[in-house]
Amino acid sequence: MEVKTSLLDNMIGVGDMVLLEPLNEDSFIENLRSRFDHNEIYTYIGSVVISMNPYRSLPIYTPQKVEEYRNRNFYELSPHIYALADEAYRSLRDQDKDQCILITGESGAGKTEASKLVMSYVAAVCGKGQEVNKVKEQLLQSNPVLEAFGNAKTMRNDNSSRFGKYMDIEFDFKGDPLGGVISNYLLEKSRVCKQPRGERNFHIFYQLLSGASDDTLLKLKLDRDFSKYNYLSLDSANVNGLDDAASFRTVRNAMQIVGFMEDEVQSVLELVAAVLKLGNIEFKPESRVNGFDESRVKDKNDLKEMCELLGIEQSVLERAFSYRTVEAKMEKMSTTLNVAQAYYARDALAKNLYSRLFSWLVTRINESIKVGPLFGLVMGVLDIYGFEIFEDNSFEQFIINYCNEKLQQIFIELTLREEQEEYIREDIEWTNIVYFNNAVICDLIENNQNGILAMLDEECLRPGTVTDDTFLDKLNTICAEHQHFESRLSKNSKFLTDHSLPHSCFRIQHYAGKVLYRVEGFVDKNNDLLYRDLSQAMYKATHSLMRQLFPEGNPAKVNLKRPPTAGFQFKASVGVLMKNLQTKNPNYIRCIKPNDKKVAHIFTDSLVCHQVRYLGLMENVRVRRAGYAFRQPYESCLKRYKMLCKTTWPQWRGPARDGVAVLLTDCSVPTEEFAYGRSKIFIRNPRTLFTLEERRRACLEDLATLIQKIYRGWK
Ligand code: AOV
Ligand code: MG
Repeated sequence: MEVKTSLLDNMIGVGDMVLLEPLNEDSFIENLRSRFDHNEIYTYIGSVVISMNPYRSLPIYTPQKVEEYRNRNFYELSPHIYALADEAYRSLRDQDKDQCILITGESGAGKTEASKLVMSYVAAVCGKGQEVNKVKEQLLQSNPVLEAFGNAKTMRNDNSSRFGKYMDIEFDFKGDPLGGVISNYLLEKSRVCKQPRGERNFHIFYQLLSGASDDTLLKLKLDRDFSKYNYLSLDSANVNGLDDAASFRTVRNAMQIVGFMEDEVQSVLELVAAVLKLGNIEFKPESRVNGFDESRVKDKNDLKEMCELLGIEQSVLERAFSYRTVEAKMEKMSTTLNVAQAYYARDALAKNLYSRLFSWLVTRINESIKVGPLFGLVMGVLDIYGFEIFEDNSFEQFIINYCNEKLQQIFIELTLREEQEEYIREDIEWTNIVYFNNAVICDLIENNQNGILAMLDEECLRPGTVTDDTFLDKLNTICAEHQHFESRLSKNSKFLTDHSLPHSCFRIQHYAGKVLYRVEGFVDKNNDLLYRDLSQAMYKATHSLMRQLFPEGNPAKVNLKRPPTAGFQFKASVGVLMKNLQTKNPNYIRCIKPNDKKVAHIFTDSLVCHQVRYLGLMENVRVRRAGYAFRQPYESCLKRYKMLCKTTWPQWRGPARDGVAVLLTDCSVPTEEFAYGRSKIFIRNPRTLFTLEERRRACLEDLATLIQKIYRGWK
């Protein structure tokens, strides 16, 4: 299908989908494709930016481009992520409105890159000066540090975020950055011990081994050869286009800029080395008289080196791999660990050590970048792990996809539901546009009574034999009932039970597709337990950071209460995040992946179409087209533009609504361009608003010239 050339100036295709004629799914995709083919990777739906991943570097992020977009109205130039960043920044600075940038899209669609582009744009246009520049550098340099420790190569993305990140950047009234706060969400820590085929462990392991000096490696008792480490997968150790050694230098440099002391960096690297050593500790069975096999460390060299690195007494750790203390009725007893349990304990320790180190890094970065109590203006940038469907999906994908459902929910709430509800509230004539609301999926996962997370928690806390299969039985009983109950109401159940389900699996119809989850490991990952003997052994280390990471190992602070489960914590923190986002003015970037091969120039229609559908982009355009781009209470509108009309200037006496009517007629705004709501004026086309803004600016300039003249006359 041929797409008409733009209504906007000299553009390839149509820059704003709202102006697309005819509007249907085919023309929508064709428009994206023709723009993509001409390196126009950004397209608007009103104020929403669609970003297509070009998979190659385009010359569109130069300092000249920054200058071009600076202080320009959103629709003045061709669509660009800089226009969104500029709009958000100016609303924050000039209208005192807290902003958030919500970036969504599936794994590999370009969210992390987009978040960095927004940050670097804002850094380029906001204040200058030594102190401000230092703050900016620290904020920007937190990225390479967190990416090294929290990103990894996956099948979908060579630099995939394995944690969720939300960063509040704080500004003073002039719009200069003061600092920031980063919140992190559940790192996919299972990756530390095991990676799916074709994927890697977190970047830092490879960076350290490739990039550290011989001297550093010697001190860390490490070998450059990846193959020496059980925890490092080998089938994709070297990734095309990734230079681990160079990245290591970047990370070291970034840590320094962010404010890490040299001994802190050393401590961090020692812990990274300790994880690798830990993975190499192996166990063998030792038969005992009563027939039980007790685990023993096989070759003690790695254990010894790990203990030396951390200042742990070897016998203490060795014992913690063979025995564990259990407490029953106030009595302590020692039970033995068999080989499988010892491996389990080792991996649990490695995962905990690494994920706590990651959280510590975030805390440490926050210490450097945070400002005192928050009074200033805030711009939040959200970059989470994108929606994932693998062949084998586990607890981690479940959590990641849940997080994506929540974000989609916010998008629906704010752009589709709220928008339509406002028209109804304001009595504006409106034909309802039907869209899919994923609230039902969020409910299936997070409902406090019969949501999947609640049931998982119930299983984890239940006494008696709990296995992944008992959890699945429960799901099948309760969610299937839930489904029946619901189907009577709306036929909208998202917990799919069919006979083709493989053993030990359940399936959810997510907004972005059906995902089959294997329950193996759900209970364990949700419990996230670490034998106390191990945390106590870690707490006995002379390595001060290590001690800090395992405070529960302090015998004086033994807490018999179970820590909250991983799912519970995640749900709570996502809840806080959603509340926070809702207090801010949202700016959306919807990232789309053009192909599954991670390559440039290929645009796969079916893949793009799938994303356009589940992201609800067609509905977004329809709501936008049928609606009004801009609205403002009558009082504010009158206050801002009254100078454009002799009757309303300097003071309008009478109802504000009538004043606005006089004003718009006087400014010759065509009647089809606006509608009167109960409390607000609705303006259809953003261009109408720009015209008003332009005239206002000219008026102000005239006024300033006049004042100067009078002033000079006085002198
Ligand atoms: P993601 O954040 O959405 O995936 P990324 O932002 O990491 O995806 O993008 C994946 C890769 O696509 C990057 O490493 C770049 O190679 C390329 N890319 C993305 N955006 C651009 C751009 N604007 N210009 C050039 N190349 C780009 V995940 O974190 O996996 O959900 O969880
Ligand atoms: Mg990412």
